[in-house]
Formats: sequence, structure tokens, C-alpha cells
Amino acid sequence: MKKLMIGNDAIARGAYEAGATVATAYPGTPSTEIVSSFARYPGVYAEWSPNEKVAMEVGAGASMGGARTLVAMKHVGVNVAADPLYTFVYTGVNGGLVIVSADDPGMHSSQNEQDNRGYGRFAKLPVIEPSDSQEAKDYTRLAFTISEEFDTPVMLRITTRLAHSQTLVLEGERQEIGIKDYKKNAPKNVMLPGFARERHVEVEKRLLKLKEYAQTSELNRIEWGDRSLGVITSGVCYQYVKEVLPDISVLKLGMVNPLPDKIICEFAAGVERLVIVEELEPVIEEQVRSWGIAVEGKELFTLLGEYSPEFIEERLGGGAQSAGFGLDKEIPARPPLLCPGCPHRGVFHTLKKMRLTVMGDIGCYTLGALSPMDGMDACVCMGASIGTALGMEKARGREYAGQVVAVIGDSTFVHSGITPLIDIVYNQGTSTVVILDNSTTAMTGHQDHPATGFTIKGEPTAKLDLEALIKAIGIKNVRVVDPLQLDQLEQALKEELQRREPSVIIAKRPCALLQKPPADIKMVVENELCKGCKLCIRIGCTGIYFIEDKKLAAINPNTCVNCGLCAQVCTFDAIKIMEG
Ligand SMILES: Cc1ncc(C[n+]2csc(CCOP(=O)(O)OP(=O)(O)O)c2C)c(N)n1
Repeated sequence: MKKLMIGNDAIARGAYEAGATVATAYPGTPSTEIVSSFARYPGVYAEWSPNEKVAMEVGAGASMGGARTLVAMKHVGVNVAADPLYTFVYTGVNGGLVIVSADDPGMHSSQNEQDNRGYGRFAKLPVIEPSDSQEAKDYTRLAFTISEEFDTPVMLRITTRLAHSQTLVLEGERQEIGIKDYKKNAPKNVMLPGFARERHVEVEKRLLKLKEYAQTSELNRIEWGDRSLGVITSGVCYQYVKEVLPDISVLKLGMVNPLPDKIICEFAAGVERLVIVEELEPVIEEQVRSWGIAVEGKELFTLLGEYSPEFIEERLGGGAQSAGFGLDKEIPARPPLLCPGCPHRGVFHTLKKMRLTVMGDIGCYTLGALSPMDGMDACVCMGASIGTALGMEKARGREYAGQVVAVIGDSTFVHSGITPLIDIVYNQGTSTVVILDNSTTAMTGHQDHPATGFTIKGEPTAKLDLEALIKAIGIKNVRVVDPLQLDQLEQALKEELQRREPSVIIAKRPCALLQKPPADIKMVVENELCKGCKLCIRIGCTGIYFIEDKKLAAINPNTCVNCGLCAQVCTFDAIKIMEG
């Protein structure tokens, strides 16, 4: 039976049908649903790993142990996992291993736009790229076969558009292939220089074999049509090209590393004009050009952002049935905002009030950087807040450290905040770190992590005790505060910033979306007391708004969750919590 599936669910299905028994991941849009979806199949093991490096390592171990294994992450996660990945390419696999890299052209929810097809050449591993959900499932299955046949991890590269769009998928039966035998094999699996030199030879031989495979594989196919224009493309761009220019000749590449040079040369010789349509980097274009083939690519298209059928049509003409899903009405811009009742709001309101230098991190709380809170000075990648705060202190001196804080979410702290905190202790920093502990990975949709006490399947497990961990690192000053108690929070910050030693403040309160708003109270503005000063509006909450002609603040009962933050910032006591 055919089912509508998003690409991510189709990948999970493909892994299940291929007989995979292990899947690991750290959440990250647009990859998150892959392993949470896989976890719902019977008889499989799946985990949220603390970070992508660990996910890759657990995956590598499972593969060595004989299991077909799926490892999934967003594109920047591959940077975190790159160290084990590169050398795992040398050892090769036992059970097949497929690593999904979910790239994000257009940066719908990412801090950069890197094109992970580049990892194929850089780390010397095969990369395959589906163009719809059916292919996502089929290619995942095939990737396990390629992995075992060529003794290599295989990267399945997808993009946001594929991960989250739905197309029909024909489900198949699960192959019950079981767990392969495990035999100790140090020259293959112990990457000492002496052994690794031998393995590098194998990697190069394997790449040549993969290149041969790419020439005949069903993954790459020529669709001859009008030969006045030939397009080489892959992934979702293939669908755009077919939609806009259904009659031209197309070389669809399902394997984007290594490239099938013979097919490409045959295709190039068969068309009058050759164009390469690929989002982001000219990965295919540069290689084709280097073989002396005349080709058009990035001079027509951009290195930036996502493509669309309309964009391809604008650059190449055609327009057979351009989707034209545009709306005739302008939709008002809706900037992302912290939710009403979000515990992070209290922290950023206070940090701004105290005019501190805030080294930020990645999570829902990165929205604290936006107006009206404007509460962040820097944000680079997951875990960077603590190291950058220490660097700021080392550059500007101890006195300045009294006004620098690092802010980091609980999931991010476990992901990559622990080692920089050790650095602060080891190298005698005095920074103050605020852990924004909302007891979940909120940004990517409330996934559990080691400090929530639940597994990916929602089963109870050991709960990482953050306070005990931080103390064990050697931080003497650890305290827990409620971020919606502004006085308490400000006092804690003042005291800890004055110290000539490092401190951690755990701002602890569950994500507003995980709690039911209290039903027995509600917020009201007493009009006689409101002076129209707009202080309450500066907390950036959609639960409160300003009526310009009346010069009065008002509560929006549809969005307010009665957290009481606006009442705390009102200096005229005009906002009241009403019982009953
Ligand atoms: C290397 C990497 N992996 C994953 C992500 C996606 N991501 C961004 S922040 C984040 C965690 C957010 O959780 P937390 O730190 O607890 O903050 P919250 O959103 O709950 O406020 C994740 C998974 C990323 N940006 N980079």
C-alpha cells in the first residue's frame, strides 16, 4: 500500500526494511524525525545520543558488532561527528552503516548553509542523494547494501525540502538479515599509523571500485529528451527541473560521490548546451569542468539559499507547469519569538537590564538575541558560549569577567558545554555560566536528553544530575534559581559575577509548552494604574500588547499563560494576578 510520508519517515522506513537494528542520533532540524520515527518500529534499538560524535561512535561500534546501523544528524552535526567519521571510513564496516546528513539550504533553522556533499570528497565516502520520499526509502535500503558490498559507511544526503515534504511511498517487507558474526581484526579496526597506512590504500582502491559502480548503478540515469538543453542535477532540484522543463534531456545523479565520469561525458557529448542545477556549492560543476567539459552552472544560479521551480524557470525558461503556488495576498512577516511563559524570557530581560556581555549558544533561547530583548552578544555553534566567555575574559582581563556571562541550554550543555566548563576551572577563569534548564530539547521539538531521565522511547532511565556534575568538575559556586522570579535571578547574577572564581547558575523551570497554565489565576491590567510606559511591552511577550490610542497595556487572554513576568516588571503595580 502507498502511504504519504515525509522524507524523514521514509528514511526510517527504508532502514527498517533493510533490517537495521540500531539507530543513533542527536536531534537537529531538519533531521530529527528520522530516528524518532525509527524508534517506533518493533524490535529495534534507537537512542538520542548526547551529541553527534557519540552518535557516530555508537553507530560505528554497532556496525563493528555486526548490526545494520543508521546514524542521523543535521549538516552541522556532521562537523561534530567528523573525527570518528573520517577514520571510520578507513576501518570500514561489518554491518552496513548509513549516516544521514540533513542539510539546510536557505537556513530555515540553522546557523550556516554548508553543503555536506563536500564531505564525500573530503572524507572519501560514497554520497547518495534522493529526490523524493520514495527514493529516500529505496536509497536508504540500497545504501546498506552498498555499505556492506564496498565495506564503507555511506552518506545519505538530504535537504530540508526533502526531509519535510510528503510524497507517496510504497512500503515493502522487512529483510530479517540478523546480526553478522564479529571477529577481532586489529589491522582493520585499530587505526594505529601502521595499520591506518594499509587501510588508506584500501580506501583509495574502494573509491575506484565505487566509481565503476556509479557508472552502471540504477542511482544514475539519463533521461533523453530535447537535446538542445541537457541538465545534470540531483536531489530535490531534479523535481524542479522536471516540473519546469519536462521535455529536455536530464542526467539525474542519485550518487553524487564519486561521480560517474563516463556517463557524464556521454551525456555532455549528446546535448548542445550543458547546464548543472545544484543548490549551494558547485560540487558537481567543478569536477565536470575539471574534465575539460564546457558547462554552465553558478554563473546562472546562486551559491546562496534554496532553489525553487520558479527560480529555475527564471534562469532557464520553460514553464511547462510551473507550480505557481504563490498567494495573491502578502502574508504579514511573523518573526520568531519566545513563547508566552517561556522561562528564558526572565533571564534575557534581566541580562539586558544589567547591561551584561552575553556569550550565547544555540537553542530556543537564541531568540533572546532579538528585539526587544537584544540580550546576546555572540552565538556561533552549539557549546560555544562557555569557551567564548572564557576567551573574552582572557582577552579583556579579569575585571571585565565581572560583566560577562555565558548562557547555554540544558541539552546544549550536555552536548558540548561540559568540556569548556572544565577549561574554565583548569585555566582559572572566573566566568559566570547560566544554564537555561527547561528540562528538554525544546528547539527541535522536545526531545529527551541525558538530564531529563527518559529515553527516546519515553522509558525512564538514569537522570544526569547537573548540579553534582558541575561540582565534580570543580565549580564551588553552583546555585539553582527560578528564572521567572526576577529579583532572585538578578540577585544571584550580581553575587556570582562579583566572585573571583567561576560560578554556574542553573535557571530551572520546565518549558512553557510542557506545562499546563494555572487555571485558577489570570492576569489583568488595572487601567487606572497603567501609565502607558510600555515597560511590560519590552519583555517581548505576545500575551501583552499596547493599545496606542488609549495609551494602555492590555492582556491578550488567547496567548497569556499567566506566568506573571509582566506583573514583575511593571513599576506602577498596574498588572495584577487575579485568583479564581
Ligand atoms: C551540532 C548541532 N547539532 C544540533 C543542532 C540543532 N539544535 C540547535 S539547539 C539544540 C538544542 C536546544 O536545546 P537546549 O539547549 O536545551 O535549549 P532549548 O531549545 O530547550 O531552549 C539543537 C538540538 C545544532 N544547531 N547544531
